[in-house]
Amino acid sequence: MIVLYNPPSSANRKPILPMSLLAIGALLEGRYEYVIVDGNLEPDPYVVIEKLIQEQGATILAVTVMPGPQLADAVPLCQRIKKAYPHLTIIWGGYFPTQHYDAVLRADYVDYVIRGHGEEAFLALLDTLQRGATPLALNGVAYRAGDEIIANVPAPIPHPQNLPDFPYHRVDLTRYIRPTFMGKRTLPHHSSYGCPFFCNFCAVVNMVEGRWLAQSAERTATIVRQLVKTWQLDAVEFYDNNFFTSEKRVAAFSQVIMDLNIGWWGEGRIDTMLAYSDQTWRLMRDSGLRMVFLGAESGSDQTLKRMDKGGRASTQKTLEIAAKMADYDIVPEMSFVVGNPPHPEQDTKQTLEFIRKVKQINPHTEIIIYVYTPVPLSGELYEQARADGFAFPQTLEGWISSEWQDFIQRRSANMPWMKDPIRRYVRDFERVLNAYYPTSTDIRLTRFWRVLLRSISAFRYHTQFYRYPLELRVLHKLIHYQRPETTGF
Ligand code: B12
Ligand code: SF4
Repeated sequence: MIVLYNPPSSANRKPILPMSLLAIGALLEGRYEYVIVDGNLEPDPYVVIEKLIQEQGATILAVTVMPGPQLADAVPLCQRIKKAYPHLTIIWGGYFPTQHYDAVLRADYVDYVIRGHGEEAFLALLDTLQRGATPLALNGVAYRAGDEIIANVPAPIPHPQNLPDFPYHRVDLTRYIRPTFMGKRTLPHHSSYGCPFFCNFCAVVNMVEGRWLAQSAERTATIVRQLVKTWQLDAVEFYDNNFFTSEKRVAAFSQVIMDLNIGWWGEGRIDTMLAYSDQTWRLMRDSGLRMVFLGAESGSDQTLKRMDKGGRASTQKTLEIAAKMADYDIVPEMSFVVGNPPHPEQDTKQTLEFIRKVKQINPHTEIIIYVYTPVPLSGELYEQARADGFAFPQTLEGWISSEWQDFIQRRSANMPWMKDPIRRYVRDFERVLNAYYPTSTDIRLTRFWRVLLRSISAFRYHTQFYRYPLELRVLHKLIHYQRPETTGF
């Protein structure tokens, strides 16, 4: 038996459908006996896994690992379980091991890493292990050979159109349905892999190297229709890295789901969507598109260039799409990356100034601010960070130290190029911004509180005096509403 384990992905253990494991599991159906254990739903996942080893004879533990809380859980759990059951084979996959397989394999409690989209590579590894062979030449696999760490060439990305549907019967789907801005009963789906761009701060590039492969509009719509019918959903979120890459697919999808009367959400690029025809915008709106996550990234055209943002990204386009989406009544959710080398302070101030312009054009825009954190990719930003003394930890224990946990969740106060005063300036700005423009997407926030928040923060916002917003801290303790700076992927 194989245990597929999803470590808790947030401190409050909010259940989010573990699609990574459903994708892996889909190829095991009828071939291998397996079970999905979701750490977000179990008070003590170790006990559950131990029981599966002792009572069901599980021999393989496969873990999905994102940087952040999942990593912090996966390290001690795997360490402990390998000590107790040395013959258990432990395999890691997902975003973190794909990028940092060397640090993972320096730990003797992880046996193999699957890099990239791992459906077929994982199956090939299982088949090899079952034959009693060693996976020396398998694409997508990294392993230890004595003191050496070997990473084979990445496996080809499986085409989502050719993959089986997620085996939803393997999880208790009702636990993952939740209310959102889009609807009362929302579930996610993932309809494409990759992204055709090479932004040099983005971990997706390492996963797919510029490829984008998608389910057809019809297949995506069929899955959504089934989910809606079976689970009485009224909203769907697409977690694809770049759902809107193909206008043709988006327009066809919008047309086919028109009768479903649902709300939906996805992530896209500003330049791509700005080039869509008015007809496609109308189709998207009429089919229920309520909000789009857009990587606006910066208020500086120079920084956009340095990020290899590619395409036709520009600050002018960001302002244009903010206006366009106001016309279509679709909320833009814009993420910005501040503190970019080589002039992090100037870069940050320029972007915060720019955000004020965006808000003026479309006050409903949700603003999410990240601090630049390097990913191991070639490019001017990473090279500059390295020149400033930046280096990744060499071991998993290093990665789960509190300093690096903060780093990976983009909260670090200690990056060589992002010292505390400027980081604090960003946090204070966010607090004032999100009081003056309380999120338009929190369904619980009443008009009374909105007016109060806005009037108390007006002076600060207009005078740009963001420092020590103590009164807003108190107010934010009293009023609980969704503030983009406290959430995010
Ligand atoms: C949903 C999601 C979350 C959920 C958690 C989901 C969960 N598993 O519980 C929440 C909202 C909690 C979350 C939080 C965070 N996330 Co997140 N998240 C995503 C998102 C949008 C979708 C993931 C998904 O379900 N994909 C669908 C499945 C099918 O694809 P997949 O996960 O890539 O899985 C494939 C491969 O990775 C691989 N694989 C994955 N696991 C395994 C396991 C095994 C054994 C094998 C063999 C293969 C394998 O094969 C799978 C099938 O092809 C991705 C972006 C994206 N579109 O993928 C970001 C993403 C993974 N998150 C990211 C980040 C940074 C975070 C945070 C650190 C953000 C923060 N500021 O705090 C936190 C960390 C919390 C944590 N988990 O530790 C980054 C990772 C960047 C990086 N440097 O590695 C991503 C890529 C977003 C981005 N573009 O920056 N996230
Ligand atoms: S467009 Fe978005 S998903 Fe694609 S590489 Fe750039 S930041 Fe990453």
